[in-house]
Amino acid sequence: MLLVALKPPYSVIGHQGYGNSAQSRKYDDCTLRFRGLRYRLCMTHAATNNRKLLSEATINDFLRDGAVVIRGALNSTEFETLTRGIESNLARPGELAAVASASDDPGRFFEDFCNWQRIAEYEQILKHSALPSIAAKLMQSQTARIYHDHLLVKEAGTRQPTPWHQDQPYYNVDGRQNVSFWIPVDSVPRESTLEFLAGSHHGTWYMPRTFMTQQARWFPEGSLANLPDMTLAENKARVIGWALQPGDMVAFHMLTLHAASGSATQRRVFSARYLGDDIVHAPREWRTSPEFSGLRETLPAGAQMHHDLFPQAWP
Ligand SMILES: O=C(O)CCC(=O)C(=O)O
Repeated sequence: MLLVALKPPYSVIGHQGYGNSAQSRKYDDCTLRFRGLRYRLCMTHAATNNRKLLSEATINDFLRDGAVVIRGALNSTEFETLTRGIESNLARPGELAAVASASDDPGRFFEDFCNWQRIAEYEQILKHSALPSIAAKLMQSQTARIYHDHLLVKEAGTRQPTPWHQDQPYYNVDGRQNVSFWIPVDSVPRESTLEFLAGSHHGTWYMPRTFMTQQARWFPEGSLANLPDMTLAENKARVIGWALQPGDMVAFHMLTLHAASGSATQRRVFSARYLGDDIVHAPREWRTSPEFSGLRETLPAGAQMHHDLFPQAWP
């Protein structure tokens, strides 16, 4: 009876109540009392896409700093879907899965890439949450294409930091209209969140190096700038980052310098990456991260990313 009475944008997702969850307050959920039961409601995807998650100020901050926080970007249903997807990914790693921490690390830094075609929960989030429309707005692009997904899990006690780097020099794309969303499903305190050097996305490409052995592979040694010295006070003063609660995410440009420390607590993160109108294929000398097997044979250098691997998700 209740279900029939409900009209979009709300749907029932349970009747267990909120518990003490501080995080539920941020979702676009509400409760409804009916015949003594408390029903928990959440917004449908269509409504989610239309929510005003992104103010003009946030878009301007993204353009200026290359990184912003977006609170409550996923509603509770989407959050639960994503968590299920991550657990399924961890139970069944894909072909590109790798451990990015040393064998004597008390924790483990586990990564996996490009699993959305086989994990339905990832596909749901990448295509049908608010992410594609947020991506298009931040990129100032008419369209948003899925680039790839990236799972980044630091188990509790992981010492391995993520060194300062930009992402785009490791990728196979040129162009300015791009965005990555870093979406934790665990609370992340300020000290272990992803940090950014504000304004570092405005043009300079820094030399990408292998994380463990610091070798230049993708571009010849000396052809790109060296990383800025992040121990200098003037650079430290430009570092931005946010403690995150479930449902929150950070959005950053693929040229924004970023880094993270190890993590005392479990930190499961899903990263969703999108491409805009001006992005073109740029095969590199070395396997890109991730490598799209067979792509260089089918998509010429300089071509737009109109390919089945990168479906348009917005509009
Ligand atoms: O999660 C991390 O520690 C690193 C994330 C990162 O480098 C990225 O998403 O590009």
